[in-house]
Amino acid sequence: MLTETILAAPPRVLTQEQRAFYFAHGYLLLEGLVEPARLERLQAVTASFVEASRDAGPDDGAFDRAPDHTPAQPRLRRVNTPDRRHEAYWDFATAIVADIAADLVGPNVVFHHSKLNFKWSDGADGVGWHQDIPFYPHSNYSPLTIGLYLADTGMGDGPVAVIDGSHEGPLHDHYDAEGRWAGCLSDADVARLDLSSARYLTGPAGTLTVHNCRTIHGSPPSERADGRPLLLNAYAAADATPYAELDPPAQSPHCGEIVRGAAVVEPHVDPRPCPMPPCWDGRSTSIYANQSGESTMTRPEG
Ligand SMILES: O=C(O)CCC(=O)C(=O)O
Repeated sequence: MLTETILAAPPRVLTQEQRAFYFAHGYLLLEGLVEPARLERLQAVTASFVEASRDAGPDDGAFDRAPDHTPAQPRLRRVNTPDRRHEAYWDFATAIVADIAADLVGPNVVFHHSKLNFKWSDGADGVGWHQDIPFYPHSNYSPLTIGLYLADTGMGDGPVAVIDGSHEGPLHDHYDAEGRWAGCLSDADVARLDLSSARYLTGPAGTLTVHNCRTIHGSPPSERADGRPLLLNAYAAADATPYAELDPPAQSPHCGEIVRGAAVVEPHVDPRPCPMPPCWDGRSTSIYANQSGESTMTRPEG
Protein backbone atom coordinates (compact mmCIF):
# COMPACT_ATOMS: atom_id res chain seq x y z
CA MET A 1 0.00 0.00 0.00
CA LEU A 2 1.29 3.46 -0.81
CA THR A 3 2.23 5.82 2.02
CA GLU A 4 -0.41 8.36 0.94
CA THR A 5 -3.12 5.69 1.13
CA ILE A 6 -2.00 4.59 4.59
CA LEU A 7 -1.96 8.17 5.85
CA ALA A 8 -5.38 8.93 4.35
CA ALA A 9 -7.06 6.40 6.70
CA PRO A 10 -7.75 7.63 10.24
CA PRO A 11 -5.18 6.38 12.79
CA ARG A 12 -6.08 4.02 15.65
CA VAL A 13 -3.42 5.04 18.20
CA LEU A 14 -0.80 7.34 16.73
CA THR A 15 -1.17 10.99 15.84
CA GLN A 16 -0.89 12.03 12.21
CA GLU A 17 2.38 13.76 13.16
CA GLN A 18 3.80 10.51 14.54
CA ARG A 19 2.82 8.62 11.39
CA ALA A 20 4.38 11.30 9.18
CA PHE A 21 7.52 11.23 11.36
CA TYR A 22 7.84 7.47 10.87
CA PHE A 23 7.63 7.74 7.10
CA ALA A 24 10.11 10.63 7.01
CA HIS A 25 12.66 9.25 9.50
CA GLY A 26 12.16 5.47 9.49
CA TYR A 27 11.64 5.15 13.23
CA LEU A 28 9.53 6.26 16.22
CA LEU A 29 9.96 6.43 20.00
CA LEU A 30 6.69 6.20 21.94
CA GLU A 31 6.21 6.58 25.67
CA GLY A 32 3.18 6.03 27.88
CA LEU A 33 1.14 3.72 25.63
CA VAL A 34 1.56 0.40 27.47
CA GLU A 35 -0.66 -0.09 30.53
CA PRO A 36 1.32 -0.63 33.78
CA ALA A 37 -0.50 -3.91 34.60
CA ARG A 38 0.41 -5.38 31.20
CA LEU A 39 4.01 -4.25 31.57
CA GLU A 40 4.26 -5.82 35.05
CA ARG A 41 2.89 -9.10 33.74
CA LEU A 42 5.42 -9.16 30.90
CA GLN A 43 8.24 -8.34 33.31
CA ALA A 44 7.24 -11.19 35.65
CA VAL A 45 6.89 -13.72 32.83
CA THR A 46 10.24 -12.61 31.41
CA ALA A 47 11.96 -13.07 34.78
CA SER A 48 10.64 -16.64 34.85
CA PHE A 49 12.15 -17.32 31.41
CA VAL A 50 15.54 -15.99 32.54
CA GLU A 51 15.36 -18.36 35.54
CA ALA A 52 14.42 -21.28 33.30
CA SER A 53 17.37 -20.54 30.99
CA ARG A 54 19.91 -21.02 33.80
CA ASP A 55 19.82 -24.79 33.38
CA ALA A 56 22.59 -25.35 30.84
CA GLY A 57 20.97 -28.55 29.54
CA PRO A 58 19.45 -28.89 26.08
CA ASP A 59 16.25 -26.98 25.50
CA ASP A 60 13.58 -27.00 22.82
CA GLY A 61 15.06 -24.09 20.88
CA ALA A 62 13.57 -21.50 23.21
CA PHE A 63 16.90 -20.06 24.30
CA ASP A 64 19.89 -18.63 22.49
CA ARG A 65 22.61 -18.64 25.17
CA ALA A 66 26.10 -17.22 24.73
CA PRO A 67 28.97 -19.76 24.67
CA ASP A 68 30.08 -18.64 28.17
CA HIS A 69 26.61 -19.11 29.70
CA THR A 70 26.56 -20.96 33.04
CA PRO A 71 23.67 -21.60 35.44
CA ALA A 72 25.33 -19.26 37.97
CA GLN A 73 25.95 -16.53 35.40
CA PRO A 74 23.22 -16.71 32.79
CA ARG A 75 24.16 -15.28 29.42
CA LEU A 76 20.76 -15.60 27.80
CA ARG A 77 21.04 -13.63 24.57
CA ARG A 78 17.54 -14.26 23.31
CA VAL A 79 14.27 -16.07 23.96
CA ASN A 80 13.17 -17.18 20.49
CA THR A 81 9.52 -16.83 19.47
CA PRO A 82 8.14 -15.63 22.81
CA ASP A 83 4.74 -15.30 21.06
CA ARG A 84 4.36 -19.09 21.15
CA ARG A 85 5.94 -19.69 24.53
CA HIS A 86 3.61 -17.71 26.81
CA GLU A 87 0.18 -16.21 26.23
CA ALA A 88 1.26 -12.92 27.86
CA TYR A 89 3.56 -12.28 24.90
CA TRP A 90 0.96 -13.18 22.27
CA ASP A 91 -1.71 -11.12 24.07
CA PHE A 92 0.65 -8.18 23.89
CA ALA A 93 1.59 -8.78 20.25
CA THR A 94 -2.07 -8.65 19.26
CA ALA A 95 -3.05 -5.65 21.42
CA ILE A 96 -2.01 -2.01 21.08
CA VAL A 97 1.19 -2.76 19.15
CA ALA A 98 -0.86 -4.37 16.39
CA ASP A 99 -2.90 -1.14 16.22
CA ILE A 100 0.31 0.84 15.94
CA ALA A 101 1.44 -1.46 13.15
CA ALA A 102 -1.90 -0.84 11.37
CA ASP A 103 -1.32 2.91 11.63
CA LEU A 104 2.01 2.45 9.84
CA VAL A 105 1.50 -0.35 7.30
CA GLY A 106 -2.20 0.01 6.54
CA PRO A 107 -5.32 -1.70 7.89
CA ASN A 108 -4.41 -5.27 6.89
CA VAL A 109 -1.58 -6.47 9.10
CA VAL A 110 0.19 -9.82 9.45
CA PHE A 111 2.27 -10.85 12.42
CA HIS A 112 5.76 -11.75 11.23
CA HIS A 113 7.80 -12.93 14.24
CA SER A 114 8.86 -12.06 17.78
CA LYS A 115 12.00 -12.29 19.89
CA LEU A 116 13.10 -11.21 23.35
CA ASN A 117 16.65 -9.86 23.42
CA PHE A 118 18.98 -9.38 26.40
CA LYS A 119 22.36 -7.81 27.10
CA TRP A 120 24.56 -8.75 30.05
CA SER A 121 27.31 -6.12 30.34
CA ASP A 122 30.18 -8.36 29.29
CA GLY A 123 31.24 -5.97 26.55
CA ALA A 124 30.33 -8.51 23.86
CA ASP A 125 26.65 -7.78 23.70
CA GLY A 126 26.54 -4.94 21.19
CA VAL A 127 24.47 -5.47 18.06
CA GLY A 128 26.23 -4.32 14.89
CA TRP A 129 24.61 -1.95 12.40
CA HIS A 130 22.23 -3.87 10.18
CA GLN A 131 18.95 -3.72 8.28
CA ASP A 132 16.24 -6.29 8.96
CA ILE A 133 14.85 -6.87 5.47
CA PRO A 134 17.94 -8.73 4.14
CA PHE A 135 17.11 -11.38 6.80
CA TYR A 136 13.56 -11.80 5.45
CA PRO A 137 12.95 -10.24 2.01
CA HIS A 138 9.37 -9.32 1.12
CA SER A 139 7.75 -7.96 -2.01
CA ASN A 140 7.69 -4.52 -0.40
CA TYR A 141 9.27 -2.63 2.49
CA SER A 142 6.29 -2.37 4.83
CA PRO A 143 7.73 -4.78 7.47
CA LEU A 144 8.57 -3.04 10.70
CA THR A 145 9.58 -3.99 14.21
CA ILE A 146 8.12 -2.66 17.43
CA GLY A 147 10.28 -2.98 20.54
CA LEU A 148 9.14 -2.76 24.15
CA TYR A 149 11.70 -1.97 26.85
CA LEU A 150 10.89 -4.14 29.86
CA ALA A 151 13.33 -2.15 32.03
CA ASP A 152 14.41 1.47 32.08
CA THR A 153 16.89 1.81 29.22
CA GLY A 154 19.32 4.71 29.22
CA MET A 155 22.50 5.36 27.25
CA GLY A 156 24.53 2.90 29.33
CA ASP A 157 22.01 0.11 28.96
CA GLY A 158 22.49 -0.76 25.30
CA PRO A 159 19.53 1.12 23.79
CA VAL A 160 18.39 0.54 20.23
CA ALA A 161 20.06 3.05 17.92
CA VAL A 162 18.82 3.97 14.45
CA ILE A 163 20.33 5.98 11.61
CA ASP A 164 17.80 8.69 10.97
CA GLY A 165 16.44 8.55 7.41
CA SER A 166 18.46 5.46 6.39
CA HIS A 167 15.29 3.64 5.31
CA GLU A 168 15.44 5.84 2.19
CA GLY A 169 19.08 4.91 1.52
CA PRO A 170 20.55 1.78 -0.08
CA LEU A 171 20.18 -1.78 1.07
CA HIS A 172 23.55 -3.00 2.30
CA ASP A 173 25.28 -6.33 1.85
CA HIS A 174 25.04 -8.46 5.01
CA TYR A 175 27.64 -11.04 3.89
CA ASP A 176 31.34 -10.79 4.78
CA ALA A 177 34.28 -10.71 2.35
CA GLU A 178 34.39 -14.53 2.29
CA GLY A 179 30.69 -14.68 1.41
CA ARG A 180 29.58 -15.84 4.87
CA TRP A 181 26.38 -14.42 6.32
CA ALA A 182 27.49 -11.77 8.80
CA GLY A 183 24.10 -10.32 9.69
CA CYS A 184 25.54 -6.81 9.73
CA LEU A 185 27.12 -4.15 7.52
CA SER A 186 30.82 -4.47 6.63
CA ASP A 187 33.33 -2.20 8.36
CA ALA A 188 33.77 -0.36 5.04
CA ASP A 189 30.03 0.35 4.78
CA VAL A 190 29.88 1.41 8.45
CA ALA A 191 32.77 3.82 7.80
CA ARG A 192 30.61 5.49 5.15
CA LEU A 193 27.58 5.94 7.46
CA ASP A 194 26.78 9.38 8.79
CA LEU A 195 26.96 8.45 12.46
CA SER A 196 25.99 11.99 13.46
CA SER A 197 22.50 10.88 12.34
CA ALA A 198 22.43 8.05 14.89
CA ARG A 199 19.51 8.41 17.30
CA TYR A 200 19.68 6.44 20.55
CA LEU A 201 16.19 5.38 21.58
CA THR A 202 16.25 5.58 25.37
CA GLY A 203 13.30 5.60 27.74
CA PRO A 204 11.70 4.21 30.87
CA ALA A 205 10.31 0.68 31.06
CA GLY A 206 7.23 0.55 28.86
CA THR A 207 8.72 2.71 26.12
CA LEU A 208 8.10 1.48 22.57
CA THR A 209 10.56 1.75 19.70
CA VAL A 210 9.55 1.33 16.07
CA HIS A 211 11.88 0.88 13.12
CA ASN A 212 11.25 0.17 9.47
CA CYS A 213 12.83 -2.94 7.93
CA ARG A 214 15.24 -0.83 5.82
CA THR A 215 16.31 1.43 8.69
CA ILE A 216 19.93 0.82 9.69
CA HIS A 217 20.00 0.06 13.38
CA GLY A 218 22.00 -1.67 16.09
CA SER A 219 22.76 -1.16 19.74
CA PRO A 220 25.87 -0.42 21.82
CA PRO A 221 27.02 -2.82 24.57
CA SER A 222 25.27 -2.54 27.90
CA GLU A 223 26.83 -1.69 31.24
CA ARG A 224 23.98 -3.17 33.25
CA ALA A 225 24.43 -6.49 35.05
CA ASP A 226 20.84 -7.70 34.93
CA GLY A 227 20.33 -8.02 31.19
CA ARG A 228 18.42 -5.48 29.13
CA PRO A 229 15.15 -7.08 28.18
CA LEU A 230 13.77 -5.82 24.89
CA LEU A 231 10.69 -7.55 23.50
CA LEU A 232 10.53 -7.21 19.70
CA ASN A 233 7.47 -7.92 17.56
CA ALA A 234 7.63 -7.64 13.77
CA TYR A 235 4.66 -7.06 11.46
CA ALA A 236 4.08 -6.48 7.76
CA ALA A 237 1.29 -5.24 5.54
CA ALA A 238 -0.80 -8.18 4.37
CA ASP A 239 0.11 -7.18 0.81
CA ALA A 240 3.81 -7.91 1.48
CA THR A 241 4.68 -11.40 0.28
CA PRO A 242 7.77 -13.01 1.83
CA TYR A 243 10.00 -14.60 -0.80
CA ALA A 244 12.44 -16.52 1.37
CA GLU A 245 12.06 -18.96 4.23
CA LEU A 246 12.16 -17.35 7.66
CA ASP A 247 15.20 -18.14 9.78
CA PRO A 248 14.01 -21.35 11.58
CA PRO A 249 14.55 -20.10 15.18
CA ALA A 250 12.12 -17.26 14.38
CA GLN A 251 9.38 -19.54 13.05
CA SER A 252 6.19 -19.82 15.05
CA PRO A 253 2.65 -20.99 14.27
CA HIS A 254 1.63 -17.33 14.55
CA CYS A 255 3.89 -16.27 11.65
CA GLY A 256 1.71 -14.92 8.86
CA GLU A 257 -1.39 -14.67 11.06
CA ILE A 258 -3.64 -11.72 10.25
CA VAL A 259 -3.77 -9.56 13.39
CA ARG A 260 -5.71 -6.62 11.96
CA GLY A 261 -7.98 -6.38 8.92
CA ALA A 262 -8.06 -9.16 6.36
CA ALA A 263 -5.89 -11.11 3.94
CA VAL A 264 -5.10 -9.39 0.65
CA VAL A 265 -5.26 -11.11 -2.73
CA GLU A 266 -2.83 -8.97 -4.72
CA PRO A 267 0.69 -8.42 -3.39
CA HIS A 268 2.15 -4.94 -3.52
CA VAL A 269 5.50 -5.17 -5.30
CA ASP A 270 8.14 -2.54 -4.68
CA PRO A 271 10.44 -2.15 -7.72
CA ARG A 272 13.57 -1.99 -5.51
CA PRO A 273 14.79 -5.61 -5.17
CA CYS A 274 16.08 -7.15 -1.96
CA PRO A 275 18.89 -9.76 -2.16
CA MET A 276 18.21 -13.27 -0.86
CA PRO A 277 19.39 -14.36 2.58
CA PRO A 278 21.46 -17.54 2.89
CA CYS A 279 19.83 -20.95 3.03
CA TRP A 280 19.44 -21.17 6.81
CA ASP A 281 19.59 -24.95 6.72
CA GLY A 282 19.04 -25.26 10.47
CA ARG A 283 22.37 -23.58 11.19
CA SER A 284 21.27 -20.15 12.36
CA THR A 285 20.69 -19.52 16.04
CA SER A 286 20.48 -15.73 16.25
CA ILE A 287 21.86 -12.41 15.08
CA TYR A 288 24.36 -12.57 17.96
CA ALA A 289 25.76 -15.84 16.63
CA ASN A 290 25.82 -14.44 13.08
CA GLN A 291 27.62 -11.28 14.11
CA SER A 292 30.19 -12.98 16.35
CA GLY A 293 31.46 -15.20 13.54
CA GLU A 294 29.68 -18.38 14.66
CA SER A 295 27.95 -18.42 11.27
CA THR A 296 28.73 -20.99 8.57
CA MET A 297 25.99 -19.94 6.13
CA THR A 298 27.02 -18.58 2.77
CA ARG A 299 25.48 -16.68 -0.13
CA PRO A 300 22.96 -18.71 -2.12
CA GLU A 301 24.69 -20.18 -5.16
CA GLY A 302 23.90 -18.03 -8.12
O1 LIG B 1 18.53 -6.10 20.93
C1 LIG B 1 18.87 -5.09 20.32
O2 LIG B 1 19.43 -4.17 20.88
C2 LIG B 1 18.60 -4.92 18.86
C3 LIG B 1 18.43 -6.23 18.20
C4 LIG B 1 18.13 -6.17 16.76
O3 LIG B 1 18.27 -5.18 16.09
C5 LIG B 1 17.66 -7.40 16.12
O4 LIG B 1 17.52 -8.42 16.82
O5 LIG B 1 17.42 -7.36 14.89
